[in-house]
Amino acid sequence: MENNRRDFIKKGFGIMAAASIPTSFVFAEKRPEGIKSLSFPEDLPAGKHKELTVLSEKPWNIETPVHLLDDEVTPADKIFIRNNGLAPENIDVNNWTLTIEGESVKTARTFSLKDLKTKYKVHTYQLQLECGGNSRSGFSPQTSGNPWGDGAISCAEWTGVRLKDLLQETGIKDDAVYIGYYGKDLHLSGDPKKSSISRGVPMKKALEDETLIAWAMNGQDIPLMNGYPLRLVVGGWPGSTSGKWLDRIVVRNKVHDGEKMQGDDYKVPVFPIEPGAKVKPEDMKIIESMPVKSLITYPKTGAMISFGKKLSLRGHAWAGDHEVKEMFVSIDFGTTWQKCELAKPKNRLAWQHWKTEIDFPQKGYYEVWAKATDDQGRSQPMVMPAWNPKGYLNNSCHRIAVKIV
Ligand SMILES: Nc1nc2c(c(=O)[nH]1)N[C@H]1C(S)=C(S)[C@@H](COP(=O)(O)O)O[C@H]1N2
Ligand SMILES: [Mo]
Repeated sequence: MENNRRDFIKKGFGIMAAASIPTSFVFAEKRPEGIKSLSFPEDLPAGKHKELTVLSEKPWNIETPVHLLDDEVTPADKIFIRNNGLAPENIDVNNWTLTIEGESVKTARTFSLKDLKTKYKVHTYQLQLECGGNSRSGFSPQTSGNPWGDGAISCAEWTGVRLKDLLQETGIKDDAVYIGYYGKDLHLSGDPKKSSISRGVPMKKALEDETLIAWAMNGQDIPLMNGYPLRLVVGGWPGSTSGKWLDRIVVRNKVHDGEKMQGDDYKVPVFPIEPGAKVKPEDMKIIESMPVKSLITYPKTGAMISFGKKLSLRGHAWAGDHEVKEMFVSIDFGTTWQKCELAKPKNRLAWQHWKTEIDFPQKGYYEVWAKATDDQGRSQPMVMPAWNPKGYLNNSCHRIAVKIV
């Protein structure tokens, strides 16, 4: 049976969405070529909500349907998973350490997890973490990479120490420009010397108050697939900068050159290009802050409302390093926009909650579109934003279908 399963994983897994394969797949051999398995709830990683959408299982790439992102603080079971490799096994949390090294530290230093928890000032922040490729499936032409819908975003409450406190304790040379992380996940090839991802951020972002080395999420241990027992959390920047299963931070005298810092990974063209065009490497820049974006988390798309009743809508909005200033909804494809109530963020880099009520002029089918504007006056595009070769930063408006009956 195991053989069948492996066989099917090989054959059945297209480059696009791959559903979860049950472990004992009776009649697996009878499944027609090219037919994907349906996802079976108990196959999700431990503790994850059964209605999350599996894009791939090796590595796990799992997104959250938008209506399940309705909580103000995303609960552990609803946080998306974006793995480039395989989560470490047999984690020895009592001997877990974090080393800070690299050419721009004065002397390398290793901290035990216990020391981190007890010897430094502990901070808690709500931080939004969005995959750089969230909403990639909305680009046309399609690009390579996981075809995320809109659910590779979370805003949980992270607890840990400030990276800046640890860097200060270690001692940083004047020539430091960047930090990079290394995690203990395994490369898909199984080669222990290879890392599946090792990204970083400039010193300025690394030294922000909210950049945390975190061991707790929502007051509990971090879920295994989200980086247990220790991770970097860099709110507002591509999720890929928030290293999971954190083992080492390197302080660099140049832009970090780890895995996925090169080529066109996590980069966008410096000037607009026509969709599908090729871009020279020197015309690409590393993504920093994520753009303004919002979601309608209630109601779920497909809601049926009786005519004459107001519809209550709510959701969240965020804008990378910036604050969201205004939030609007439209039921007439942007001809008119209605302003929503928008709350302040709990802290810098937390998403903001919005709500409103709308009336519908008559029975029928509607689409409700949501649009946020940041404190720089930038809004979400209704259609696709600037196309880029890897399909990053799609912040076009989220919309839901509603029937008034
Ligand atoms: N060690 C390690 N850290 C990692 C990754 C990874 O594969 N390995 N994936 C990154 C990417 S691309 C994203 S979007 C976020 C996702 O965090 P989450 O899985 O906790 O939602 O983790 C980042 N940190
Ligand atoms: Mo990501």
